[in-house]
Amino acid sequence: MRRSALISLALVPALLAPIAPAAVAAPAQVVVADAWVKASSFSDHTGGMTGVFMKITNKTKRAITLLTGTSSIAGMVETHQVVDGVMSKTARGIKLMPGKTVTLEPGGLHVMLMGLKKPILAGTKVDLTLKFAGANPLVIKPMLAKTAAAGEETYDPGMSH
Ligand SMILES: [Cu+2]
Repeated sequence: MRRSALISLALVPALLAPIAPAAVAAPAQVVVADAWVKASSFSDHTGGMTGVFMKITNKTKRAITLLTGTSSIAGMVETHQVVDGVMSKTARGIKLMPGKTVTLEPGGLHVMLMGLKKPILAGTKVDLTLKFAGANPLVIKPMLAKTAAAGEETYDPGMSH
């Protein structure tokens, strides 16, 4: 019994070698969906700011915190919240509980791009890398900025305008 187990283990690398690619990607710790960046009068000039919205899912079994990020278009990236209509920096990032999805949306949690190095207009391509406590940095797919009206139609169909 023991002997056959040892033989099986010895065979594993040989069996996997032809199948597995040279570099196997680690399973995703965090998955981002529906990311978009808002173009508005706040973002249409150098030094301006705007929000990034998305769904973030923690695929691990431990808590992860979204702390900050980097973007070639922004001098600073922060995690923000809107409480009673007032926007502020979150005290401790944005917590992602194991297996759960957090939605960043207008009027709620968002990633803020600040100190814009160039204007973000509708159609401006925006790159963003998210930085976490408890997970590796995540480069999200470049986003094309769009106006809030388009965003609200897509993401908040219940609103009437
Ligand atoms: Cu903000």
